[in-house]
Amino acid sequence: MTTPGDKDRYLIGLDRSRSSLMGRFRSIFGQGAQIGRDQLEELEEALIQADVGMDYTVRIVEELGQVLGRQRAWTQEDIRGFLTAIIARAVGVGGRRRGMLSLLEGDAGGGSRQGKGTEVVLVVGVNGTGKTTTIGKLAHRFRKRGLRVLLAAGDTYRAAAEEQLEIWAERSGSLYHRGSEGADPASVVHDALSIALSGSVDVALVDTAGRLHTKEPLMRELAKIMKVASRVVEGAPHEVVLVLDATTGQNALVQARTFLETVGVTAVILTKMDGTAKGGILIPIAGELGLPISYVGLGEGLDDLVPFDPQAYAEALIGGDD
Ligand SMILES: Nc1nc2c(ncn2[C@@H]2O[C@H](COP(=O)(O)OP(=O)(O)OP(=O)(O)O)[C@@H](O)[C@H]2O)c(=O)[nH]1
Ligand SMILES: [Mg+2]
Repeated sequence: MTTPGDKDRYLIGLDRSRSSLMGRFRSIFGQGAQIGRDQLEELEEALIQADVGMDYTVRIVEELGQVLGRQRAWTQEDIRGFLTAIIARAVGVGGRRRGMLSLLEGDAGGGSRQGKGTEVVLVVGVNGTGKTTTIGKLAHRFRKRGLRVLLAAGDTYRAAAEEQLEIWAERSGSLYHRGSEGADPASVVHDALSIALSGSVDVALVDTAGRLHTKEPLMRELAKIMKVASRVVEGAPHEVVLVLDATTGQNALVQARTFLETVGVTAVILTKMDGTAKGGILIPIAGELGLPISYVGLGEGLDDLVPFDPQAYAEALIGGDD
């Protein structure tokens, strides 16, 4: 459910992407002239610069060309409307959010979870994509729903990672578990989930160390964490959330493919959409992975995680006069 506040956050968060794309858009279609091949080629360039990627750029421009070909003169508003609709459709193909994260949508309050046990959400991704911050923001959303939340410090590698998560636990009003010095991540997760079960926790969010998708031993470690989790809580992890950083552009797509192949990712969250003019990267990610993008990160604060909404995204990217 996207609230009016969330729509504003899209507009603010995607400001950099929009200004760069819209600047180009106005100069391409601004003269009220007939639209021909040249303009479409220029639009192609602009979309590629926004990191939409070759495949999707070609598809979008082709589709737009077909629509525009039906009539001679269009206003800039018309073209913008068509482009918004084409993009919203392209990014909506992953379908609706499912699983635990969908609990945050709709009207289901904490009460509806009575007796359902602990749901385990494992958060993975390469270094610095925003995993720990995203856990804090998710915890905040779960807490607002009245759920009991525990954050598990499964990143035992990076100095200060555990303290960073502890701060998010305090901010969001969540329980917190970390291991003793030198403990291995799987054993920390084991203990954290045991505590979660005995403490009637609704959601355990498990932080993990940043790992390069190309480093096999680290990827294997994730499999071990998942196995241990399933031994403590039936069916765990119920969600494996891949966190991708929008500012890394096309590389995010490469990471996504590898993580999808190696661990069973169930949802994608794209962070730092606010820090880039390349917000178009969401289009190939949503279009190609066949997975719903659950949320997008539009800033560093507790409330800067917004449910992904194809229409709001497309409007903020291409959208109205500002
Ligand atoms: N602007 C912006 N910054 C973000 C967003 N999400 C995370 N960040 C920032 O990105 C930086 C890295 O975030 P972390 O949450 O530490 O990333 P991480 O994936 O846990 O990093 P490692 O544990 O080192 O792999 C921090 O400075 C965050 O504040 C976002 O949506 N927008
Ligand atoms: Mg981290």
